[in-house]
Amino acid sequence: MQASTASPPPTGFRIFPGRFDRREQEALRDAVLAAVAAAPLYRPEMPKTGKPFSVLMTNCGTLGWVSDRAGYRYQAVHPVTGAAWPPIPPALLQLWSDVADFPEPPEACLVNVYDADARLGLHRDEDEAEFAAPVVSVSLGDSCLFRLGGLRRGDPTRSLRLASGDVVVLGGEARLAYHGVDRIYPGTSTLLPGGGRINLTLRRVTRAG
Ligand code: MD3
Ligand code: FE
Repeated sequence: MQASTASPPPTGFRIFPGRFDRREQEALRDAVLAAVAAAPLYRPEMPKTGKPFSVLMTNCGTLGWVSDRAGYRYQAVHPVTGAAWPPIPPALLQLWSDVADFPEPPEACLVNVYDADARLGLHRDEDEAEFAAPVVSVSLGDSCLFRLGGLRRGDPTRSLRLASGDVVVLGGEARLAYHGVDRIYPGTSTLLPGGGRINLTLRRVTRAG
């Protein structure tokens, strides 16, 4: 038996398989592609080293997460165009109010775009000032192998396949858990023209109230 299957998931981890049906996924896809037309995908770089991410990113909302040699941060404008981020699509604001159990709306929607070879290394989301709010994730397009660990980098991890239309809520203890995306399964969805995977994460950035 593997240690990764023996430990319970951290509290506050909730998964809603197939939360969005195909028609809803198509509408979300179209909303995201419209946002990308206004706020083009760009390739973030690791702080200090400048090593490029394999994942392309953009954001919607009043604040967006960016990474470059200067570090990780949230900012109100696109790092390349200097324009304000486009608004978060209403269907995603509705999702947040349905599942987040948090009184204030999300400020950021990070859009991660994976091609067949893209990965996201094990990390924690800790650039926000409000950890009482969950992170809410929506998967679109090809399936991926997602890995969820514990509060310390060396803690046992579990692996989970996420498919198009799945929603994951990371609240409670899970909010600060290590996690990453180990691989994409190409050709597992017809949602995105040209294939690949899009992940949307809704986040509260500043302290509410
Ligand atoms: C578990 N994105 O953008 S979403 C990220 O699929 C990120 O693109 C991954 O990790 C993706 O930071 C995973 C699911 C997710 C998001 C936030 C979490 C899982 C999380 C925060 C804490 C624990
Ligand atoms: Fe993350």
